[in-house]
Amino acid sequence: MSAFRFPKHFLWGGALAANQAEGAYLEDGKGLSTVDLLPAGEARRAMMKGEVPSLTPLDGQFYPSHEAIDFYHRYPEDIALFAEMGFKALRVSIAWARIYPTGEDAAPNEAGLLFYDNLFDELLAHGIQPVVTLAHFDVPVNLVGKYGSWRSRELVALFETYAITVFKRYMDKVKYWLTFNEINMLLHLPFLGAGLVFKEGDPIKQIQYQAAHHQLVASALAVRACHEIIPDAKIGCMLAAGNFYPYTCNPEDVFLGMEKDRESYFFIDVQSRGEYPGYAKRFFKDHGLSIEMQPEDAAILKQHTVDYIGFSYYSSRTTSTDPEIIKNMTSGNVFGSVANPYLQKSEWGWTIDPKGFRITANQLHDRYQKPLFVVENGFGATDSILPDGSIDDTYRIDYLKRHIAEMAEAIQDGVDIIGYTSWGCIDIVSASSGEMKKRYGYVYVDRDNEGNGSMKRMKKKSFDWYRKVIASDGANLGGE
Ligand code: BGP
Repeated sequence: MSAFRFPKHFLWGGALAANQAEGAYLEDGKGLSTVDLLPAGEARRAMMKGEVPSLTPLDGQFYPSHEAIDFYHRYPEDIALFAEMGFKALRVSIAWARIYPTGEDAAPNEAGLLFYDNLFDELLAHGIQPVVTLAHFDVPVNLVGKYGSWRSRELVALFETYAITVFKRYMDKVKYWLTFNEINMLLHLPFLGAGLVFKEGDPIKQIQYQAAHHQLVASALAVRACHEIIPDAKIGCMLAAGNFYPYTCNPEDVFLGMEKDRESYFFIDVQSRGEYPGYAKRFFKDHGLSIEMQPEDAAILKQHTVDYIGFSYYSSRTTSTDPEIIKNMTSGNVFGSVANPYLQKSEWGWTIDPKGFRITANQLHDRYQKPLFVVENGFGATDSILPDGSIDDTYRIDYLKRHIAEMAEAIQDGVDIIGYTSWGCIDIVSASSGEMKKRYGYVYVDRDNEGNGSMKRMKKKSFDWYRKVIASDGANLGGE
């Protein structure tokens, strides 16, 4: 038993996203979402970056979001399993195109609204708080074709209308909200993050930062609406976090590490501190970017900052100015990183660094002085079913245990952390690869990369382990 007990009100739980779990991609009036255009396999990565050949699904391709794990129909069974583990919170997202199928319909889609009513009721009946992301990598496809998605200012008002609709509808049910999932993803996978499609010769950086400005204003307007409509709710931002280490103490490496961190902090500096930082203004100038802003934007950003900082943490990152060193790259939640010789990697090349979690949490605390909410953390791995039907995912337990232990240290360092929802608490489709094989869950789902399988749910070894973690307020990480 570890000595540290997390506070009683700590929000233990798990996290999912609509497009990776729900399936039912056109059911009950839902419109097509950007993620519904992402096939599994080779073509996926280029599309996520913005090379999108067609705004309709193509014959002969497999699209994992279309059925996903059928959470849309099976959520009562899944929620019962989460309740059995003792979840206090479940992070889900609303698919914008379920509520406004084209993104600009005159009235919301009642069947879509009803689905989330039922989902939230089911959670609340089990004593589980919904933590709801307004946009988790999905934009109604109509808005991509018509306006170029977030490159257009039009999206700001449309998103605000959507946010107001769901705040009003769920004001009695949802008290924790997040605006844009991993908002900094826009710089790395712009179609995934913001529905941006590029043509040859497009000024990519200019378009990305203009789209970022639109999302930042839309986020602030959502904060304003949330505070007005649900005064007892909290609304946060969401950063794909994980600090950059300089490869050496060469000041050039250290400076580059700082710049790399600022690429991500930039978003949260605006959402939490309410204004563009000086380094961003310099970056725009040095790169010849000019961001169009409306006269009222500065005041909107300043007045409607977030209540808490939501973040995902999977790994730290490493950077170097040495051309020889940067030949040895690895992946890590999509952000390129130099391989860190002190650390192991997952099967997918994601660096495993529990201490980095403590470092990242401390830095976010030092920088923003607001509560933090760990809304994603977890270990993507291949699982196999043993002849006796059990699934021994000791490697996942090991990853989670070491990360939760470092989170406990961060809290003892004085960092205010309000909750921990581990990613993919039931196996879902991988965002970056589209695979089912990359599993994060405590609950196994019988479904493979090609869409075969019965969808049957099975408990893994980690299921019981996590149940004990929660039951002991985080004191029992050993599974005794
Ligand atoms: C984050 C996303 C999630 C998610 C997770 C794991 O970037 O917010 O949607 O899937 O990472 O990544 P992957 O599914 O690619 O393993």
